[in-house]
Amino acid sequence: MHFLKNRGFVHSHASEITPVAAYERRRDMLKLLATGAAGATLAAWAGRDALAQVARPNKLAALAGARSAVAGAVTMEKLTPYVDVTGYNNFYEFGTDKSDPAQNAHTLKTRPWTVTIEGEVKKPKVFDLDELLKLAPMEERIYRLRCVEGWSMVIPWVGYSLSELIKKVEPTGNAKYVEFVTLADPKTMPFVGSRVLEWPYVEGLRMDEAMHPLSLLSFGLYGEVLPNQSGAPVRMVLPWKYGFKSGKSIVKIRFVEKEPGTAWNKAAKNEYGFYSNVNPNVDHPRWSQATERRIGEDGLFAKKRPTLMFNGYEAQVGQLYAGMDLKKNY
Ligand SMILES: Nc1nc2c(c(=O)[nH]1)N[C@H]1C(S)=C(S)[C@@H](COP(=O)(O)O)O[C@H]1N2
Ligand SMILES: [Mo]
Repeated sequence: MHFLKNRGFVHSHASEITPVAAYERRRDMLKLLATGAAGATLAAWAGRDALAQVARPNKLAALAGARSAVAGAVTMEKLTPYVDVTGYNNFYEFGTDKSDPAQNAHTLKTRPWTVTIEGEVKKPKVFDLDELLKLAPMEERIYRLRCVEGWSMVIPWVGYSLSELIKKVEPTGNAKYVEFVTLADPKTMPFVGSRVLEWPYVEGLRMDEAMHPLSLLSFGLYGEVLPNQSGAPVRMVLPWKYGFKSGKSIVKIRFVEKEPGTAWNKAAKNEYGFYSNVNPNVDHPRWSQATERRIGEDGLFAKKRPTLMFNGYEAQVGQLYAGMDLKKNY
């Protein structure tokens, strides 16, 4: 495979991008149809979309998902190109530069892979990846992802609500929080052992957040299995929270009674709280969170776009935080 260096991160050849462009064209068509402008052909197109699913970049194994019916799960914003989604990443186990994960994560071994469910559940279990892939119907979700650093993307994920898995393992009454433990393998992850963070990278949610239908257990993007740098073979995606809440390459999910420690909170308590909901009104101690730059769209000198409360998912998730002081619970 040939790569072109561009804007500091790895871009693949234009020929590999074409199917993604086709995908974006189909979405534009669907948007047009939604306005009623081409009503007569609506039925035909809807049928075709259901069959065709997501056009593939043709790099990895296909993983199709039916368009999600969950409220708020499909934004019609322009998709971030595949080359940017998979070339500009945070995955510190593979290095701290945005281009490091794409360059280094080929060493990650994603099969065999198991996810251990333990703690306050009636049915603890070690799931093999193949079991997890069949646990619930795959859906396509198009989410905004907002990194705490001030950039964002729009990504077509494939997966299903985490609640599907939670229901299967039957949490006990003591399960108040969910802790996600990700892989920390010094043999395949060159920066595990570096002192930027404590390893393994851990994250957590309150039980009601974990049960929210938008909380996605993801296995793919752009109609294919996740590339390693995106957190293969399974990761969380929480669209209303800063990106770091969405742990990559998960190996264990623990149901616990007390609020679990989280990687970034342990590293800098006053900068990264447990909740970490996207909030343009609460600045990071060292920078504003009021605006963001859309990767692949907004150039370095473009005017930044405003960041939305809960990253634009307030209608869906606002109720989870009713009565909470979001300045204190940052
Ligand atoms: N295991 C692990 N998960 C992680 C990270 C990480 O360094 N290690 N980085 C987080 C951060 S800061 C962000 S913004 C998102 C980035 O996801 P993306 O690279 O798929 O856009 O992953 C999150 N999940
Ligand atoms: Mo991030």
